[in-house]
Amino acid sequence: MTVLDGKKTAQDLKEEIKLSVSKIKAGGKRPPHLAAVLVGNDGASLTYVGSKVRSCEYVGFDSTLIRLEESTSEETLLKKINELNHDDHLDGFIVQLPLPKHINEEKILLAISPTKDVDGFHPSNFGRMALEMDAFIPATPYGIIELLERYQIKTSGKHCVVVGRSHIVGRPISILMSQKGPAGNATVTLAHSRTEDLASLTKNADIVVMALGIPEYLTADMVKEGAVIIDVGITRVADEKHPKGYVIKGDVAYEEVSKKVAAITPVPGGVGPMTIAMLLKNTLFAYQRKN
Ligand code: BQF
Repeated sequence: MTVLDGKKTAQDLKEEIKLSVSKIKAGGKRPPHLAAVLVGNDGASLTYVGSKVRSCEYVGFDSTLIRLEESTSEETLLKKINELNHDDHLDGFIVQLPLPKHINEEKILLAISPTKDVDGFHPSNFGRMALEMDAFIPATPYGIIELLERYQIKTSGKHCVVVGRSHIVGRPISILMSQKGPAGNATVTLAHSRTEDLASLTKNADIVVMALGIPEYLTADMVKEGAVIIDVGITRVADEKHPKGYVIKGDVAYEEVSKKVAAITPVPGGVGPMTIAMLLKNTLFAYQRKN
């Protein structure tokens, strides 16, 4: 059984990016610059944004964290985005999701210039991705593709079942894995909360991508022997025995499933760190496209 080590692979990617940045700086040019907008004080979001900023510093990018109050109006946020769109010293920026309920997420994502949309959430980038045109690929599905590639997991002709149809993970990974190209040419089934008899689908899958958000949902009886399991779930589950008061659980019952399969991503340390690394990669692409 192979553990698909996202933490290590992300570290390798960061070293590669760091090297590219050092060459840029040696040539007397400014490094890539990523900005992140965080609205409010959600604990998980603060953690995510914090690790994005730290990773920027590690590879030598400039980074800017813009923190806005929870009560920030949609209008104020749109003004900030417009400012960032026109900032020539900025290569890309993200608006950390989820946003407070009084802000229309769709309206915000539409306002981000597609050329700076390093999260790849703008419809223009999503459409371009779906049409196999040059585009920013959302960091999580992109990270899964990169992980499958670096571990030389064969996807061509394989049956891949994706569980979850979110705009950020399930839908785009189902598109990417069905396309020609890296970790592609798979036969993809996209399952979701209304799917009847999910187990009969996952039991026949060569590759299962779990992006549901229900802790330990995929059990050993639901998978084929020798399958490849990608776990995108990260749910905080209350646990008094832990100093933080919670533990992070994936969508896969790792203990039992890992005994039966050929390869599996752990949680934490699987897909999560890859997400951060691919955001950096997209920012480097944005910089290279501009310069
Ligand atoms: C790990 C995210 C849901 C909603 C909004 C490393 C991350 C997570 C886990 C991380 C995520 C999830 C991010 C691990 C960014 C991934 O070691 O397992 C890193 O920082 N992520 C986000 O920015 O917004 C989210 C999940």
